[in-house]
Amino acid sequence: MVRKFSWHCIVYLMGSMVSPMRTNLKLKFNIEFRLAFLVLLFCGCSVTAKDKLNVLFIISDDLTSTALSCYGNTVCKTPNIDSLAERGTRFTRAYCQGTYCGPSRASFMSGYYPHATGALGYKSPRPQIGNRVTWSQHFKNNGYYSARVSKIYHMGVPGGIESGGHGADDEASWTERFNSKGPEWRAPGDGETLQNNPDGKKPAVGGNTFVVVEADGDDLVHSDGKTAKKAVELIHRHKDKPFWLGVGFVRPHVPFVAPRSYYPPFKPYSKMVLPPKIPGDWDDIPKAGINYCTSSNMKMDIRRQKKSVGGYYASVAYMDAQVGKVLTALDEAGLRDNTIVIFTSDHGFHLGEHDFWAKVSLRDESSQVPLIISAPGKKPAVCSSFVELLDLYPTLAGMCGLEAQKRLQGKDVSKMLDDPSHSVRDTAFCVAPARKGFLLRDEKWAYIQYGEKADKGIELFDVKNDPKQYVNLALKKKYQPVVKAFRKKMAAKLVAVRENDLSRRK
Ligand SMILES: [Ca+2]
Repeated sequence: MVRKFSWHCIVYLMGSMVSPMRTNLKLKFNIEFRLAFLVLLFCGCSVTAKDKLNVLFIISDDLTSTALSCYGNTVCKTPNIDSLAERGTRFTRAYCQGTYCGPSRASFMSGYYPHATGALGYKSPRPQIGNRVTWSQHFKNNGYYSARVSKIYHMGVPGGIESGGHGADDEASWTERFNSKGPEWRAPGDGETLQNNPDGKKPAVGGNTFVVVEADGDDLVHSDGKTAKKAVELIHRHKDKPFWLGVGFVRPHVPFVAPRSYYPPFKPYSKMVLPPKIPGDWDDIPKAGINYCTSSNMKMDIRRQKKSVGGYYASVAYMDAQVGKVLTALDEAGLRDNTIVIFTSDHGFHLGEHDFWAKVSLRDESSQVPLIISAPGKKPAVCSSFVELLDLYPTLAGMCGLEAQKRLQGKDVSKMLDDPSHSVRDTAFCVAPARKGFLLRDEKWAYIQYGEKADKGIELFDVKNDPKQYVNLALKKKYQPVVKAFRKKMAAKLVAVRENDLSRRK
């Protein structure tokens, strides 16, 4: 509204200035006055735009950064996400706070670590945080239109998408909210259940299962196509007032369902290359470190493993195309210069590394997330400083001029967008509540313990020399000082995350 009014004024003033040539002193003064007013108006406009930057938060589900071409994948091409990376800051050491949907999403939306709220499962954090404002709610309370399309807080995939419900949502976070119902594994097409189906007799099934469907029809058959369409509509509808828009895509979360047109680059599936299989890879890690999904317990032979990778990539390519539609809408609405765009995922995903599949694990493939922040006026960069998803709330609130809240457990990382060497922490912290796993990750080490007192085992990887984390050094005598130091640091971190205004309230 303000912007429209300002442009009308400018057109009027410019028009008056070039109209009838009058040269007396009074007119000269009048023109000077009008020029001064114009300058003020332009300043006013830029302050308005700066103060009222929009936030477009795009989040994929179960997306590992290793599947993106801007993070180095040469098979799975993601041109739209890459284009955002080319104009924004791409973070190479961003970590989620929980390695599955529920706790990760509750954490970055509420501003607390999972163990601060105890929101460790698939529920809304609202009962724990009371009337404290969530990330989007903070913007809503400051005059923003705040909306989500599809999955921002936890929603069951595929079940919750099939039913089209709100899932573990928090209504108070939004001015409006929209769900994107989709057929998921029931989508017509060629479907195959890869998991626990060694004799191939099962048809495509529902639930949290590795299923690939090469689907008939176009993008709009599925949830993410509908999500992009709704997001495009909302961007155009709300282009004249500030918005915080959350766009939640559910791919590449299982089932791997995408229109047929996204599959050719990955077929025949036999050409997909699996990560190396190292004999004895699990021999030096505790039982708790073996992921809940493995090639053997999912009964997936090499053919099925390769098809899982190809099916996942097709889902990523489909999701990337939907991201492209949303970014195009932003440009068409003329909002690129006053919108901060964030692209990320709630956690990563294993695609056969260590014969692990899916999430939950605390290895980099699962705990590290893709993160791109593109903000007006900032130069493109790659930043390798540690960032946590928990940092998004205070960072974006600060960048948009909203009041800082001491209670937030994340840090403002906005200086990294001006200087990629800027750092706010020397370690990232992440948890896998289902297996009482805790990760501290610094530049040289990945330290993982199972159990609050490490009673279920420890892993220590030298990520400088062993980036794929094959050799657990935790039991080697030489590394006991490192383990000891990390145990101490972890114990302090577990105390610190619980020391907050929620605990002091009790
Ligand atoms: Ca997820």
